[in-house]
Amino acid sequence: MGVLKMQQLLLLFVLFSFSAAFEIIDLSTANGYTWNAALPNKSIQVSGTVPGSIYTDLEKEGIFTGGPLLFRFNDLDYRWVSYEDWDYHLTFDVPATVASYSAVDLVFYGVDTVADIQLNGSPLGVTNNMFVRYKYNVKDILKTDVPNELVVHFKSPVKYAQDRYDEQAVDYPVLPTCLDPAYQGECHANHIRKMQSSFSWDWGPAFPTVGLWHEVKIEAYNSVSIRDFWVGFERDETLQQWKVDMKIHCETPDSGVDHSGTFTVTITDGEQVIHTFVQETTLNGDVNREVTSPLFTFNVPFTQIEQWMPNGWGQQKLYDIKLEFKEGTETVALQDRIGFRTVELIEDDLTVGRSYYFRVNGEPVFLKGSNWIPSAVLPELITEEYLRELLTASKAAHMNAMRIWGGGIYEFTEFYRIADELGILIWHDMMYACSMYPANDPFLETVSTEIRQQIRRISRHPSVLIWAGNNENEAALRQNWYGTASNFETYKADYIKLYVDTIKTIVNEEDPSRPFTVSSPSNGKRSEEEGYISQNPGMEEYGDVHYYNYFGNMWNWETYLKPRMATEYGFQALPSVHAWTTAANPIGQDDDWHYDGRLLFTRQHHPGGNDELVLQVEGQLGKARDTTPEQQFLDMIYLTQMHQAEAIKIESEHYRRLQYLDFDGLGHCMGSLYWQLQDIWQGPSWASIEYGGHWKPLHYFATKFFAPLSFMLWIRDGNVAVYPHDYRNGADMVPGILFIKLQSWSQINPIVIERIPNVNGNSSLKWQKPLDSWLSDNGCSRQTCFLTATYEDPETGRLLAPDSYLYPSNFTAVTNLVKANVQVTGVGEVYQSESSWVIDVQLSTDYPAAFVWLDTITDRKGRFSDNGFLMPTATKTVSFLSPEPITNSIAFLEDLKVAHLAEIIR
Ligand code: BMA
Repeated sequence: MGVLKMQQLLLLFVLFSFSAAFEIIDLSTANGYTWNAALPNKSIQVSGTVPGSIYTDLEKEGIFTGGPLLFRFNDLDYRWVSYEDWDYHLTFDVPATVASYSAVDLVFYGVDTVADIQLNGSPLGVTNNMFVRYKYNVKDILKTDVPNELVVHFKSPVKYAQDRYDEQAVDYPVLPTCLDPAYQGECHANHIRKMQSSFSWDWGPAFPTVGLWHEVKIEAYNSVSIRDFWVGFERDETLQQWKVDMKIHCETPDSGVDHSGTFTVTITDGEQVIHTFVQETTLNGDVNREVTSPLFTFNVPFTQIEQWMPNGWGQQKLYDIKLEFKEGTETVALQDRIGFRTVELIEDDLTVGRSYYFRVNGEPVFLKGSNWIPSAVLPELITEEYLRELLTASKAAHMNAMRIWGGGIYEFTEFYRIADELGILIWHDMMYACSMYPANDPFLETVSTEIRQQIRRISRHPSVLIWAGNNENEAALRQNWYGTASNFETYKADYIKLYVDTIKTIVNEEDPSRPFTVSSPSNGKRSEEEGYISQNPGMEEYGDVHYYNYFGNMWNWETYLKPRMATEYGFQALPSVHAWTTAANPIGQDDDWHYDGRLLFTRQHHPGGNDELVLQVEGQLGKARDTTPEQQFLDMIYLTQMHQAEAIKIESEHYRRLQYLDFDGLGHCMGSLYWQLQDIWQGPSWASIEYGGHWKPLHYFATKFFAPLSFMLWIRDGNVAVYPHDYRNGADMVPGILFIKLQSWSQINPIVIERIPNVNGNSSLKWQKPLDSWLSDNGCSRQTCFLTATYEDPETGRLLAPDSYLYPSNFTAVTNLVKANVQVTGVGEVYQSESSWVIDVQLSTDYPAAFVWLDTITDRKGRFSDNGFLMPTATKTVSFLSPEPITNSIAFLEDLKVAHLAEIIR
């Protein structure tokens, strides 16, 4: 598959969206425009890339002598770039025809971040928000007879943020004063409207870049143009029809001039026209040359529409929509795709607290998914292909939801299109995270523009489920994370000004079709009732929770909260050997492959993280074997990854069971979004997909714990039981036979096989035993045996749900784990399935083996059908799915390696 840069795709789309009444010149480098970038004193001058940014431009020209940006300590060594100002400069010609239009604008779709812009020596304006589109009227400045000179002078974002902090601190400081030193980051990201994690985060480096991260265009036109539209749906069950509300956001070539014309909205399904709506309107031009149509409403019968549902809940049906405005002889148009669906957030009173869940088209939907951070630390490195790979991997793990976390970016439009297609519901934070924020007038002004523009751009996508004002700032303020307690009322007033009076107001105005929550976590309505800063924003009885605990027994479900919805929870693990190889010197050189080496220490941005990993690993799995520091490092990769996968499995299964359980009013959980989906570099992190796209064991585990149907073994009140569960209240339950096996670690044949036929119905106990007595009756103990549950088709023996297992004790207590001889015994012929090349891999073992991990020695793209699994049987076959052809199956066989727990621990 060719790597089409997203910007190019967007360009095609935008060009397509406007009719001939326009002339649009996209000044991107890809279109042959030669930008350059330089220090103001010209001591460094390189070719510039638009869209792009300075770090990539300097790297391309070989300015950095220490290797790639993400190699070893280069995030620190190349930090000087962010302390400098940089100029981007373009000399360009425009055809004479441009001058004939009544409006000629220079539009910057994304300026990162603080810049003053000049065209032919005339100042156009100053930018200060990466998330805002800036439009300048250049009709009288642009030249068609001689070349134009465009200069974008960027100020160091680090210095700008510091200046704003200092300025503000004269009155009172907007905290925190800085990040924890472990972050190796820059201070005061909260004072600049830039991707907050570009100043570093606990899972990523600081690369506070500058540049034009979206297109720059000359847009010349005579007539009204259509910029965006809002669409909202309601279901009228009585009349059996969809009520469609719509507003169309336009721009006018002139100020204060009315434009009368006809809007035509056409909804089609392929060639077939589903609905046409025509309305004559007068658009009242305003001074900003922006105008929104009146609210249009039309109805479409249910029978004509296939509704849009999230992954696992039905089809993701999308319809083409074309909006046209005809004024006189000029017609302009915009095209996109929409999906028919309603979303509601339900907060009903329960015996204790309130529910907190979403209905899509009236159906309660348990959110299962993860949290989304930016897919690269430099936005220009994000490709449409990679976004699709990540979201497809999410769908492969049966996810139906993703939370776009507030420290990143409002995503590329392509992201939302893919989410629409795949049925991934988006919990959308606004880009404010883990900080107090200023609430002075200039700040609120730019925030208002940002929110309005972004909601207008994004809200038409059916995948978007809810808007949220910020990440964790309610909790941060209430729990005094940054030392705000002594001045609580001031910070609270700022909080309300920013998130309630400004952001919430605008979001509700722009998109009344979706719920808005001020913060995540919050207690939902209850937070509002408590003046938006709840006494405890993380209550189990209300709203959503973020839960992290690195010190408890995290393999015991009883350690966890019983929330209505878990929107963040997670554990770190090290990146794989493949990822680390791209960050480190070769093994043996320096201490890059030592667990206590400087490289791992510097990349561990979560304070104390490496010690916490040792604590958890040694508490659950055991100590890595006593070998060389390099081998121990490799062992810790394995052990931290397996711990992460198992702990998140146990926690996710707990939330899953809680959907239908009631613990004195707690429970009724309706969502689990683990932290975090992807990585931004090669370092210890919470991600299930590491930098480069490899799946960590956690992602393989997610394919099982999020599967539609599951038979979980669990221990409650001394009993071991099987808990059948499907998220759709029985809709995915199929009849089958349940097998429960009790097995010793020291023999491959089960001791007991229980066969439970005719299993049916959801969430009621199907089988239960008093654990300890049942174990001892069978010559077992918690330290010597384990259980498995499989659910099979009675006719074919095919598994109808992922296999399930229960380890009654942690592995440090197991007394009879045998160093099984797990071997790859062969591979099959390569065959093609959908877009993958597939090769089957046969495995054998002489004893049960835990956490069996297959990998290739070379860094191949692709994944296995199952990995990190328990192997309780003598043989097992898994497949490797490769996006590239596998030409030689013998070479593939020789490239395979397999590991399992007993080999690695002492
Ligand atoms: C939460 C998130 C992120 C962070 C993660 C792991 O606080 O919102 O800010 O990266 O936990 O610490």
